[in-house]
Order: sequence, then C-alpha cells, then structure tokens
Amino acid sequence: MTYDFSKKKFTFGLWTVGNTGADPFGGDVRAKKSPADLVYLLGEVGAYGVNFHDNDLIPIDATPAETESTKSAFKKALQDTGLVVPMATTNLFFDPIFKDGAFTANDPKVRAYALQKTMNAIDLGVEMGAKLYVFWGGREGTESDATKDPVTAIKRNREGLNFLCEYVLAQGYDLRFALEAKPNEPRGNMYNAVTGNMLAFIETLDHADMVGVNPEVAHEHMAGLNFTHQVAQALEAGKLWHIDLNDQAFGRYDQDFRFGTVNLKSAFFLVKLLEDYHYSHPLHFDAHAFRTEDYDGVKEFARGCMRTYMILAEKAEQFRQDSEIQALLAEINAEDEQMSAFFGAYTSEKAAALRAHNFDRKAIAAHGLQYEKLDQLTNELLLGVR
Ligand code: DIG
Ligand code: MN
Ligand code: MN
Repeated sequence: MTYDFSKKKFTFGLWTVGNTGADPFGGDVRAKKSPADLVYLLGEVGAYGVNFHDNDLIPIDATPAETESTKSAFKKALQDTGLVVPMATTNLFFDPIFKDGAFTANDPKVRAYALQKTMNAIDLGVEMGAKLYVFWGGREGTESDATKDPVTAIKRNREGLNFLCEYVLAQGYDLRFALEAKPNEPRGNMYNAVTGNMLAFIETLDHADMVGVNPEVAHEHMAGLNFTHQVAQALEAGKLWHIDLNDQAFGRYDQDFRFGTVNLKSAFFLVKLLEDYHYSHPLHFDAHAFRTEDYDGVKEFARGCMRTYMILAEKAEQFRQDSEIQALLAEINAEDEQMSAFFGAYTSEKAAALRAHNFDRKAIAAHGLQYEKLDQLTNELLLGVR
C-alpha cells in the first residue's frame, strides 16, 4: 500500500535522520552526512520539511567562510527538493559551557552567552524561513537541589524568554515560540518537566500570546503520562503549535523510537485526536533509526514514521465511519433533557432546581457503560478484522 506523504506536513530534524547511531556505550555506526545531503535524503523519502538546531547546520566553531558555504549548499538543497524549514531551535545543551544549563545556569556569563547564542540562532532560523522557534531546555535542571533554588530557576527561565520575545518583536520577525518539556535526561531532573508545567509557565510570560508548546511523545511517556491527554490540554488551550512524534517504552531513558514502534494503540488515539481537531501545524518526527541501521535503514525509518501516521489516520476515519462504534458512542454520550437544564452558566434558579431534584443514586450507579465492548471494537478495528 502506498501513501501520499504530501498530504501532511511531515518534518524531520537534521539531527534525526542525521543521527550517526552513537550512544553512551558506543561510537558512530553511520558516517556523518552534510546538512545538504540530509535535505536530499528527506526529499527522496517524501518529507515536507526539515528543522535544525543552529549547530546542526553551522558547527559552533565554523569559520565565516565555512558558514557561508554551508548555508548556500543548504539553501540550494532546499530549492532543489522543495523542502521548507518550518521550525528552528538552539543547541543550548551540547557544548560544555552549558553543563549547568543555559538560561537557568548559576553562572551569569553562561546565561548571557545563552541569550547571545539564541539571538544568533533565531536570525539563522528566520533566514531559512522558520516561523516557529522551539526551546527545549536540555540542561535546565539539576542533579542536586542544593545547587539551585528552583524558584530562582523559574525566574531566570522567564527572564530569558521575555528578553527573547522582545528581541523577536524588535526585529519584526514573523516568529512564534514553542516550549518543549522533558522530565529528565541529560540532567537528573529538569525544570518544567511536562507539558502541563509549560502551559502554566507560559501564562506568566510578558508575551504569552507568542508562546505555545511542542509536546513530545517520549518525554511525556518518560514521566508516565498519557500523551494524548497532555496534547489535548495544549490543543484546547490553543497552544499546540508543534508536536514531536516518536515512541517510547515507559520507564526507560529517552528512546526516540520511530513513531508507533512501541505503543500502537496510544499512537492511534493521538492521531485520532489530531485528525478530529484538524491539527494543521507540522508533524515533526523527533526520532532516529536503530543503531543497527545503515542509511537505507534510516530511509526506512523515516518512511515508517510517515506511513504509520497515515495508516492510523485512515484507522481514525474508519472509527468515525464504523456504525456499530458510533452507535455505541451516541448511546454512551446521550444528552438528558432534564439534566441539560442544570448545566451551563450558574443561575440561582438552576441551583435551587438542582438542590430540589431527587437523584436515584443506586439506579444511576447500576447502569453498565459498555466500555469493554467499545474498547474491544476499537482493538478489532486496529487489528484489521472490522
Ligand atoms: C529533544 O527532544 C529536543 C531537541 O532535539 C530539540 O531541541 C527539540 C526540537 O524537536 N526536541
Ligand atoms: Mn526525545
Ligand atoms: Mn523533541
């Protein structure tokens, strides 16, 4: 079965398909590819766009000449393939200077350098066409709370983001921010650990209107959470401006597996939510191929991410069209005219009527909800027997 990937804004970071397979216990298994070559690879597999950290594209110690030649080769590859750059971000975690974080670091020189580096990286992202800028605080955290007051850390984070929002406004850039949460790794504990933290934190910023979230499957799973519920809260708040799709076994280090590798059923409910609400921003696969793979395997990884999304989107449509499932849902969610009178905005009349109403608590409690049947029908749809 073939799928038309052009129907969705599927994107990959340079660091995803460019991952060389190294891990804490072993070095590279794949040769490093240039940013331009990675764009051609993504063009070959049918992606919509490519994202990058500043140093994925321009190494931190690149000379001006190397910078210019890399940028022109990257731009040519974008032109040749038609790929776009919807999102950019800053690497505020790899260089040793960030060993204690960036915006929350105790050393004010590090905090100031992080602002400088991010302004330069924002300029680069805008130059390549990015309209969204992600902040993942890879080292904004601590191994020991003796080292940093968590309230001070929050204030430093806010100060950094407020400054950078003002920078974007001063530059007149058409750019919004999206904050990405993670509970730990590489730091022992990270601030703003899950998407819910980010949604609360955003409301304390000076320019909350230009800041959304970028939830990642693996990161919320690492925290033992239902990713679809986290995404639903961001969606309902109008703050779901980007999403990092991958997969992750609960209770493991950040595995960044191909989308659907581990939890197909939760991936289905996520895709169903995104499709039900016509999510229109990029679908970014922040994942990488198994260490076992060569670049043909990396292409299979990328195609697999996109195929799985398209297949689950078809299953979501099938769920919507399944008459037995929809009849059950209609029954389960049936309105009750008598109760409807009690809902909506408060009035003293409603409150009085509600107080006066007699509920047959035991009869209501005895009502079976048929959820076993509904969930089994869902399983059988996913297993392809409906
Ligand atoms: C890790 O999940 C982070 C970094 O890869 C990047 O900063 C961000 C953007 O997708 N995700
Ligand atoms: Mn991750
Ligand atoms: Mn991510």
